[in-house]
Amino acid sequence: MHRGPGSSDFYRMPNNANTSNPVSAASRPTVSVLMGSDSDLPKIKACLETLGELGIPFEAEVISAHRTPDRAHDFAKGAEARGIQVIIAAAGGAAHLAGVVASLTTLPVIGVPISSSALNGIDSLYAIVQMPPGVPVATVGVDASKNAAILAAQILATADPGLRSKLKAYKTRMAEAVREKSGKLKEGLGLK
Ligand code: RP5
Repeated sequence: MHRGPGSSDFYRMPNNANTSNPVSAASRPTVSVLMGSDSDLPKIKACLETLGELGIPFEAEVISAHRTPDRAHDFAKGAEARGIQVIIAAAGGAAHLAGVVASLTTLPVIGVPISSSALNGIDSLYAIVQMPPGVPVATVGVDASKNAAILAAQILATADPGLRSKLKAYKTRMAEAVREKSGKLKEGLGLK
């Protein structure tokens, strides 16, 4: 059965995704995370966890451009009206999900190529990144779902000073971690 764009089927939180998402299920999702199959979930967990850590309410769905084309269409057509501001779409192989969704909405779409086929993600990367002029998909690296979450946060942060501060703190922590690693490396090599 295919469901219409107003269907609550598109509001499910990933309560079985084993993430540390502290966002209440009652929060209205602003980011939608799509994956072509539930077999993509292990590669998407970092994305869900990062959105959760940043306090961004999200929803997660399995939608396939090829196996459930009507559902992909209904999702894309209804996302904006439901308050979604950024869509993340992950798929492997002939990975057309992000492109199909991007063709049906003006919301920003971030594509995550998944390494699930014999071609190890090169196929997914090319399928997602090589969009025709006029229909962009912001493509992150193969399996780089964490970056998709951070990019989604950066897009939302252009209109959300609180989120911008969280991202600045995140970058500061990241830089500190690198400095610490550099210190340990030098120590290990007897250079200080
Ligand atoms: C793609 O095919 C999915 O995104 C997944 O990466 C791959 C395999 O899907 P399953 O056969 O495991 O459902 O559409």
